[in-house]
Amino acid sequence: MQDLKKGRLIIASNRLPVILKKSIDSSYKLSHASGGLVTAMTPVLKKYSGVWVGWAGNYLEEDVGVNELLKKEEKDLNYKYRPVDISLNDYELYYKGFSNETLWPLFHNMPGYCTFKLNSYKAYQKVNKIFAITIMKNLMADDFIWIHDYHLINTAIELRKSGIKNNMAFFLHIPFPPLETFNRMPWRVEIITALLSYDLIGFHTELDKNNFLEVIEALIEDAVFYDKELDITTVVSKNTRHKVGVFPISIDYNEFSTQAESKEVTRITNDIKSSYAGEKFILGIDRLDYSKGIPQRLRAYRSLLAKNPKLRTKIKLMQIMIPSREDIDKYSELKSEIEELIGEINGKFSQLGWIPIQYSYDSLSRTELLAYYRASEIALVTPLKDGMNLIAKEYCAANIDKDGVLILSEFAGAKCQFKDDALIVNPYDEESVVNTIKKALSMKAQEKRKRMENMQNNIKKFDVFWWVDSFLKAVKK
Ligand code: GDG
Repeated sequence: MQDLKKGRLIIASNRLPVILKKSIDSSYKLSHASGGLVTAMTPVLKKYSGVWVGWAGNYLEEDVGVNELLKKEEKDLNYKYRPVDISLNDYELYYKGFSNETLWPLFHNMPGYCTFKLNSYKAYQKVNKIFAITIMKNLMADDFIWIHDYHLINTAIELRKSGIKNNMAFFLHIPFPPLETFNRMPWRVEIITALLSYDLIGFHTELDKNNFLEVIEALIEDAVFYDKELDITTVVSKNTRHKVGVFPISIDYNEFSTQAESKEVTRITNDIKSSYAGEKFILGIDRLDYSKGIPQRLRAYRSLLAKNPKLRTKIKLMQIMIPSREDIDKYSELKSEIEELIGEINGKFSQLGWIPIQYSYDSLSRTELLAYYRASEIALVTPLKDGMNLIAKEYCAANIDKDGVLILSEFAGAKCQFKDDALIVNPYDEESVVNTIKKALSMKAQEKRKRMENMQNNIKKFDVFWWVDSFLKAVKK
């Protein structure tokens, strides 16, 4: 792995990987957060010493001894957790409001879901300033600051305003939208200017990077571009230089594949397989989110069963949904829509001893997650838009028997790496999803093996450590 030479790694993300939660007895306990960013960054910080700055949960109104709890958690780690102090009201407006009702849908090119509220934007600026202050309190001269994701775009501009000269980079975990979509945001110039406070700005795909460059060209008058067609482009504006690059995020392949082979995972995999003996098992795992295309997937599955009566009793869709952002109206409405659809499909097609969809709405342990990956013959990863999608990569890494088929949306960043070996679908095209599931169901073992091996080799080579290395190499260039 690349060295940082001098200095430490300072990471900031909206949440810390550990969050304080109130238990039934009213005491606070730390629980481990899940999600794409945490999955990717945890192995990285294990290798470097440094500080992780982020929100640690809603405890501010009470004295819960957060620092002591975090210190205990840090004991065996070579990095420290530093929580930000944000009032609940500000957090709601910044997180629920501007981050998730403005930036998330806008950047996923779903402007119909966006709200544009000035008070949310102001809270976003305020909270980003609090992040900047917390970073400054923990900063040393040679530290490298790496800010993550759409919640914290404005953190660097706040640091720069305070005279901080350290090297700063930003990685966007979600897509970057086309100009026409970005332009709808009233604060488009402020946000793009804030992004140009970083020395390096990283995206998952070429498309995201090109969208970003197009927005700069349209909104920043004096911007000049060098090496526009290369992986790393330089943008010069107001006498400052910024590198812009493509860095497709990944997973710790070895960890996932080794854990997938463990006795415990093998036992649960066999339990799942024997309880569905005779049925081909199709898996959908997603956070509850409208970008993940869950209703569209369910409608395609409904159509598959309607048009192919012989498949009934022979297949099962296991739809696992991980709770997320339920206090935002669009998410609770989506949950109801999904559960109604599942109810309708199960009501219509169930037979004695068989239901078409098994559904769960809960978080899983890593062991259970791996067992579901291993037990399923097909993974349906069909987001309407996704920065990368780590579920697709984890599914392949866990498929040690090499007998699974990945059906992947053409709108997931992961498509760039898997376009030849996954079965690529347009999730809006119901007919094509139906035909692709049929193709996957009848695929020969040899072809499955070949495709899966190719994808596994790709993830093995371009794993999360490769991702960090290529990012840090670009920082030094
Ligand atoms: C964002 C971007 C991009 C989820 N629930 C559980 C659990 N997880 C883990 C999965 C996987 C991760 O969360 C989900 O990652 P995704 O990439 O699929 O999606 P987002 O959370 O939307 O992540 C995305 C990512 O950032 C990284 O840049 O790929 O495009 O939207 O790692 O395993 N893990 C366990 N239990 C759960 O209940 N153990």
